[in-house]
Amino acid sequence: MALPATRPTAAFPTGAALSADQLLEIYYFLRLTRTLEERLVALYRQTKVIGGLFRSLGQEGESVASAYALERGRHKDILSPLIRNLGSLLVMGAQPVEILRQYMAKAESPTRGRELNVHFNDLEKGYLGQISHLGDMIPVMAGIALTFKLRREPRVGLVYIGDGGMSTGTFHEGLNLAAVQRLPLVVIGEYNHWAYSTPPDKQFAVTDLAEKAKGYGVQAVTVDGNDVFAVYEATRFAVERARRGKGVHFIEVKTYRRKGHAEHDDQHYVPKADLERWASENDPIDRYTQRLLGADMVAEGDLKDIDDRVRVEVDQATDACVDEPLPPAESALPGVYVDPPSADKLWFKAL
Ligand SMILES: Cc1ncc(C[n+]2csc(CCOP(=O)(O)OP(=O)(O)O)c2C)c(N)n1
Ligand SMILES: [Mg+2]
Repeated sequence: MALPATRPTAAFPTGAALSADQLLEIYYFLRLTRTLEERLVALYRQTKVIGGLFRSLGQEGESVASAYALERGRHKDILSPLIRNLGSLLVMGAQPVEILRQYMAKAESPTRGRELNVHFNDLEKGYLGQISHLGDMIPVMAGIALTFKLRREPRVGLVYIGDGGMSTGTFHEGLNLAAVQRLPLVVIGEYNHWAYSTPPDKQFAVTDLAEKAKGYGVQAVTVDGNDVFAVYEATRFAVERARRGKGVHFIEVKTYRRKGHAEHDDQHYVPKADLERWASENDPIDRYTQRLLGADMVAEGDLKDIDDRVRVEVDQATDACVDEPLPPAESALPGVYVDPPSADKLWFKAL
């Protein structure tokens, strides 16, 4: 995506800057996240997805912008995504075909069909799949950040946690440990207004989730989670600060979960007016696009080209894997038992 160097950059008060190429790359990841999820919905309706399908509709901005503030590549920063952070995985280098294979539990998926959706790792690319138990990735990522600190490596860990997940004991224990040890850890707290069907006033008594982090002596800010620029800038600042040995930083992103917990959930408990308002006035991709075009940072044609490219890439990734087989049943055993029984001794073969 080479562009004339004369195009303006987005400069921030903290000194961070994004070139026109980077602005377009962020747009690419936003579009890729949304388009890939839309493709997954189609596959889900064709019963090709195994297990649940979790959307990040309306939250793509915070996932992409926060991950984009990290250093990416071998032996660089590491993040741990939740089910609604597909965008962050794509930024770190996960391929659409890997995501599709994971959701369809294909034999060729990164976990060979043993795990689903975003539950997979690639530490070379810099991501560690989540443990399903909410809150547990905070101490796990604190451990990773402790490793960086002990080895004196200038690397940072970034971990996402939902407004519901912040009610777990492990969140508090992990954050306290990270604070006391002044670990290079950035925590993104997602205030998306729902945890399954539980709204904020039934979940916590603080106004801002940042208040919880401040209670542990952690630097904490609240930002508009649907403003890509604000999230990028806040994360960039936090990441650089953590890299300089200044300790943990918590960033609360205010956003909205515009779909149900998963695709099966009809959201009957969500006020329709709220959904409409967040969609029409506060869509992160629309806002980002308007800002880019309004400030003449990119040309409309460049965005259109990216839209086309994303469609082609998602089509090609789907074609590449949709008819692939599921793993053979025997393949579930190696890697689980030290001495797996031979195929002819398996109980289901004897039935
Ligand atoms: C310790 C624990 N309790 C309950 C669950 C079941 N569970 C999975 S997702 C979820 C809701 C999570 O809400 P939130 O943390 O706000 O994240 P969001 O879904 O809004 O992204 C629950 C209760 C779990 N995985 N782990
Ligand atoms: Mg939530």
